[in-house]
Amino acid sequence: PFCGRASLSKMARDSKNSKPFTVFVEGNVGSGKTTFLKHFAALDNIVTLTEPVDRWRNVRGQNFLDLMYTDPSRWGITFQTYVQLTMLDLHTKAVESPVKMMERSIFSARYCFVENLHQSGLMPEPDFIALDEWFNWIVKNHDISGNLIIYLRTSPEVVHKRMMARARTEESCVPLEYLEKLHQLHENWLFHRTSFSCPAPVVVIDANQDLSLMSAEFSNCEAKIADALA
Ligand code: DCP
Repeated sequence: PFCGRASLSKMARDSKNSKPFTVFVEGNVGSGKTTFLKHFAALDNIVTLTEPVDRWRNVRGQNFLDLMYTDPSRWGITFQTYVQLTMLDLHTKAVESPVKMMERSIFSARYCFVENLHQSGLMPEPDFIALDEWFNWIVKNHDISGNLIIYLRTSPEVVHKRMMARARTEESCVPLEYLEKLHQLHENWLFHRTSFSCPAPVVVIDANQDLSLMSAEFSNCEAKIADALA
């Protein structure tokens, strides 16, 4: 169940202003973010914005995701620049409903994926600097704030199995080691809180369980958000 650290009644107060109560759903590749969002998409008063992975696979006929996995040193900057743009688009999208739920955020792109490419020596320093300058400018000049982060916490072994089972072509060569690094970056940011600052309170969910067993967790989370808005 929930090991939430968030004060949901405070969030309820925050949601009374005109901006929707904004939730970022975070977690490693294959942690179940899409399934989680699907559950919420069926509810009233919530707009769910799924990650534009299909846009990344076809940018005017170019598969940026595939290029990034094939040659990260050459194409990592191209892919991550485009991810940053598409995430900014979601962050700034006006919605009618009181709750806006996003799959990932510009923060996990920078703090987990770009950080991983940089730390692994796969992103040249000038590429990293240019991307980071853009990120800092966005944070300073746009309202990309959130009210709550749901962290779908998994083990790298579990998500590796799921990733292999879903067999997305571009991910066929992604080794367990890559997911381990991404896991550690998510953990340090959202669980141990020893790296980058958290843009919102975090609720941690054990997402190692079979997704079919997680409906109770989903409902629990739904109740918490509903409470917050009451
Ligand atoms: N990706 C990336 N850099 C980012 C965001 C995503 O390299 N800034 C990659 C990792 C995956 C693909 O894009 O190969 C999609 O990853 P996500 O974890 O965002 O989405 P999933 O579909 O894997 O999520 P889930 O299985 O949890 O629904």
